[in-house]
Amino acid sequence: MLMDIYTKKTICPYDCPASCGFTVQTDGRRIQKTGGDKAHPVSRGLLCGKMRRYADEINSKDRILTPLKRSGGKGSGSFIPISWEEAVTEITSRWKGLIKNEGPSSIAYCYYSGVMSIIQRHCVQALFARMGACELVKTLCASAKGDGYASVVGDTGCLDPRELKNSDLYLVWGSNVSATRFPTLADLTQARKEGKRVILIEVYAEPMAPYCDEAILIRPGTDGALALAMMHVLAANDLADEPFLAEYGLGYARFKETLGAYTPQWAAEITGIPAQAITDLALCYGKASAPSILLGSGCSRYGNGSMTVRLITILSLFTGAWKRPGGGLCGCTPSGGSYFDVNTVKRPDLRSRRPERTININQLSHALTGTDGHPPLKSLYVAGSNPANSVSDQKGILEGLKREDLFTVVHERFMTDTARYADIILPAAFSAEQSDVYEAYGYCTMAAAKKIVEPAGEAKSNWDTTALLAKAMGYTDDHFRQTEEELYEKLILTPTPLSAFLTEEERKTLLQGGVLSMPFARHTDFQTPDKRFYIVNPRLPEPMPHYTACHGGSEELSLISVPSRHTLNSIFQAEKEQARKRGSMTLVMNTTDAAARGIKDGDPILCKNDLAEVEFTAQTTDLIAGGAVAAVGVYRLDQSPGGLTCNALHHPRLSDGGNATTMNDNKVNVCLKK
Ligand SMILES: Nc1nc2c(c(=O)[nH]1)N[C@H]1C(S)=C(S)[C@@H](COP(=O)(O)OP(=O)(O)OC[C@H]3O[C@@H](n4cnc5c(=O)[nH]c(N)nc54)[C@H](O)[C@@H]3O)O[C@H]1N2
Ligand SMILES: Nc1nc2c(c(=O)[nH]1)N[C@H]1C(S)=C(S)[C@@H](COP(=O)(O)OP(=O)(O)OC[C@H]3O[C@@H](n4cnc5c(=O)[nH]c(N)nc54)[C@H](O)[C@@H]3O)O[C@H]1N2
Ligand SMILES: [Mo]
Repeated sequence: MLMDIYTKKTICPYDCPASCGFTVQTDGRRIQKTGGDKAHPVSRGLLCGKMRRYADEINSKDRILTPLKRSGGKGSGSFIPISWEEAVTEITSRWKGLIKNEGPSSIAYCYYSGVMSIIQRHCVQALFARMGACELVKTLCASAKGDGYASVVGDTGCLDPRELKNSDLYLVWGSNVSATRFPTLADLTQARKEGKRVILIEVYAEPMAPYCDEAILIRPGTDGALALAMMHVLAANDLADEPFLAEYGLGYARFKETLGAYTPQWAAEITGIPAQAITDLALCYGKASAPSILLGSGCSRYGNGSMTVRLITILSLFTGAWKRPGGGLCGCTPSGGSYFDVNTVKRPDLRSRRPERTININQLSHALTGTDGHPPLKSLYVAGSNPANSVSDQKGILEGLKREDLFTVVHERFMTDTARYADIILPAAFSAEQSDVYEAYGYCTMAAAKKIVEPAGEAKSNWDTTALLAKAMGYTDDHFRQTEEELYEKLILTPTPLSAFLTEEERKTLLQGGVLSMPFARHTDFQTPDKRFYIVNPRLPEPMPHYTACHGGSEELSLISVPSRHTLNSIFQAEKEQARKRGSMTLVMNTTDAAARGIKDGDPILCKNDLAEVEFTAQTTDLIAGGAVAAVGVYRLDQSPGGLTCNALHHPRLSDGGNATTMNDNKVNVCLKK
């Protein structure tokens, strides 16, 4: 029988700043095709290559459709199907035994950014809070950036990218807009058509250089020195907006006294950028009326990441740009807070006492191998994350996951590297198979999307799975008895200070599934305890901002790990067309560094440090800073000849502020593979 095909709107669930809208064609049973949503205020009909393949992904024959139980050795990938009832009984009886015999802190959960909608992303936390299990510090992405930004302007919202059209100069500062901020690329292209200048400050400039007027190559982890030297030049040339800094900021006079030392020559030694180029950049920036800095997260993933972002944030304020439309900083939190009350889902109050043990996700390897001063974890529950692929110290993580006495449960859509090590796998639903609310982290929008089709096979949403496990644990709290739809309505009807003014009509739009464009922040209404921004911040251990060096190491080259435009972290690897476009695991090298090692484009190479040795294919270019190498994309372990990926070369060290990843702050030696 032929069924009617109709179109529905929904929201991209993946971890990008835009939270794009898209359309799906469906017969009510299967998603058939995706397209852009012209009415969406941010994506305006654009849809990236990855999401054009969403239908292939959701209908993939590789999807996990029933619960599975391990039938071979850990990591062997041998599983047999079991029923949900068997799976839930086994999981909860193991957990009950562990809680009784070893205490709840023998159990941990791990979720990150597989799904970004509010209910499905965070619901797992409530179950483990109720259990009294370990708490997870979720700082795998941009927490050092958030920390550095907030140390200057608190909760003040930064520029929404839609405001960039009013800027008159763009510094794209460590951001591959063409891959990770796709809707903004059109705005930069338009700005250049209007004769405005776009300058790139990058370690690895190859992807973005074609979209910019000028590319400045910088040594990894040294951007703080560049920002300081730019402020030195601005102050020396009367281009600092001193009345603005005095009226709205705190500490300018004392900070100015320190700037004398930060000459362009001083910064040239550290950054590798010629002193004249630093002076020229600073003058160009200082003479613009409403310059914007479009800041990616790359430069924050270092031991000095928070300080770096603190200095760049101060630079963005230095010429008074924040008081003019389009001027200031873009790439941090534009809303300055949350439109939804996320604790409705996380429910930290379900914890009866403080967690006995807290695990930083970047140091999961330590918790799994018992090298953090605690006994090794006895059970790990993973949902919406793939730590075997995406977290530092990959060897340590795999060693931990191999432990016979670790009971691992993975709620997944595909047989990921983490799922391969599970004792039990539970089949997870896709975004179009569940209802949820969304807020973009890079734009001022809030949205909601209703389930379009039933989950394939026996797949269940994160919420339904959490509620089922809670019931089997014997938890009778009302929270776990709610349906997904009830939670969805509750989130829309519970205002936060930022969404309190929504009209009945607007809430109705959300209840039915839709998107709202929210007001941009008032950028000079500084949301700090003193109502002014902090050039000097007396509340910090280091009140005076200054240059600090990153962790580094004794090897010769600095390794950074950057996103691929064809995949999203480890998502879309299962999608054959995207995997084909992306190709094999490459390490990008500067042509001179490669030649010095006898390496040519396409050669097999070995990249090593004290943690691991990983095999890549070399790709050479002049558009990467000398002394730096870049690993592009997250790969499955079986796509790597040596069975390890770049994350095996990442130390689990944390950033200076924000307890965040320092995945770009590792040194390596590279040689030709004989
Ligand atoms: N296609 C695609 N889109 C994605 C993702 C993906 O994997 N693929 N990931 C999503 C996620 S989770 C996130 S957090 C965002 C990623 O957001 P970002 O981490 O901002 O990613 P990029 O846009 O690649 O920007 C980082 C850039 O910083 C540069 N960089 C590294 N170190 C330094 C440094 O010390 N100084 C300077 N100036 N530059 C440096 C890198 O070369 C890279 O180009 O994107 C999201 N969107
Ligand atoms: N080498 C390297 N490492 C990186 C990065 C990098 O660029 N390079 N990026 C870093 C950054 S910025 C981030 S944010 C992290 C991301 O780290 P993770 O959050 O671990 O992200 P992914 O590796 O994409 O894994 C997400 C998993 O969630 C699953 N998933 C998707 N939707 C759902 C759902 O609704 N329910 C359930 N149960 N599962 C679902 C997907 O199938 C996927 O396997 O990785 C970090 N690690
Ligand atoms: Mo991220």
